[in-house]
Amino acid sequence: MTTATTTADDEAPAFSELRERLWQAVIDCDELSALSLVRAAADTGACDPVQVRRAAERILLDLIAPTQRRVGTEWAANKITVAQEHAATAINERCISALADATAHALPETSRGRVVVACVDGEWHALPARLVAEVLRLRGWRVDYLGAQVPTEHLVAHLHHTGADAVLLSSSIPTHLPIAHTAISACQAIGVPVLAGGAAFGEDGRYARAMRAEWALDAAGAHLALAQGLERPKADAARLPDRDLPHLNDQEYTMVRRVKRQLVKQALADVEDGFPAMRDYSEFQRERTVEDIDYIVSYLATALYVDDADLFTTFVTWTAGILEARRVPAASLQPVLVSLLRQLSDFPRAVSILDQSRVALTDLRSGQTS
Ligand code: B12
Repeated sequence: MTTATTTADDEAPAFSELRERLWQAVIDCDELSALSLVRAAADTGACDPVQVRRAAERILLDLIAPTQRRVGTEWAANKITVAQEHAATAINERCISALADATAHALPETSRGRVVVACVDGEWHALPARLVAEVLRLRGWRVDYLGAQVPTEHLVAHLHHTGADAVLLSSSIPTHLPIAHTAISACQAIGVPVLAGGAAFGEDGRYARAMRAEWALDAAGAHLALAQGLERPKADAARLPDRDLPHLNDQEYTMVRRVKRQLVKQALADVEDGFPAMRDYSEFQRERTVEDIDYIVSYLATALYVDDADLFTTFVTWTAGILEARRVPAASLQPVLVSLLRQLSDFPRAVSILDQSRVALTDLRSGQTS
């Protein structure tokens, strides 16, 4: 007699449907439904540990990761609140823990090596690093997961103490790149290879490479790089940032960082002059405006650090989108850029970056109106 055979995969609803259901659960702050959905997806009925691990990895990377990314797009489009975004992240973190518990029995018995996964100092986006850590565990690595914003000196002390084979540094926000550079060279200086990853390092990893770190796009890439073996840093790896980034010698980055408060204060005054209506802003609105200008100056400083106008232009056009979604005209960014141009007229690289961002902003607006 022949029976129709069904695999666990055929029985499971399509992943796109699962994604939609997880999305609904996290956005309704429905933690219990999200957890039971993830547990059910992990429970494929497979006894083979390899299959259990594969299913778990797929849940991490094809279910939870895209749900988190969608949180970002919907927040940017002003379709969900900051509170929903926080709740969604908390629920997804809990789902990852539940999955780790449910699959602990299937982890490989022998370890491929010991690695440390940490976010650079100041970086709050721990979830991307956590996904990488869990995938590496499933693939047989012993992982010390240190979580968000790890101060460099404590990271280095941990590496010393444990003798880890490599450190994986995660960063999502480009303004953390200067501090990431310090962490990279500090780890390499004690002979530990560094693999960097996360959105901050650029889609192609260009900033990681400029800072002489290895780079991988994602968790699978991280596993591959580790399995192939990372090169041990040479004895002379201790260095100042300008050895990797010689343009820092022009001091533009250092100066902009040093006078940042003044730049922000003056830009605020200039914007107020241009928009007298701003004088009637509430304390709360003023604080948000100061925050926005502060953020703009931080991105400008970072673009100077890595010498890449694209980094700033991408940020300015992204901010324009965020503002427009909240019915604030993107044109309100121009007076800030003009003020910074005037204040930094003696800094050729800053002027060029600001000019390019103004053009991009104008192109964006004419693209929207044409
Ligand atoms: C949740 C979230 C938060 C949470 C983070 C909580 C937590 N526990 O993680 C909180 C609320 C704290 C937060 C704060 C902020 N956030 Co936020 N956040 C997000 C959000 C929605 C999801 C992050 C996430 O988990 N992504 C999911 C994973 C899957 O992302 P991933 O990068 O693709 O990860 C993969 C790879 O990058 C890679 N990878 C990652 N790390 C590593 C490391 C190594 C070694 C390797 C090899 C690979 C690797 O593998 C991962 C798995 O495949 C993103 C949106 C987004 N698209 O990511 C915004 C986002 C990153 N945040 C953003 C912003 C602006 C902020 C704030 C500045 C907001 C503010 N004004 O306060 C602060 C900054 C705080 C700080 N100092 O770091 C922006 C950044 C935009 C930009 N141009 O810089 C984003 C993109 C939102 C948006 N749509 O615009 N945020």
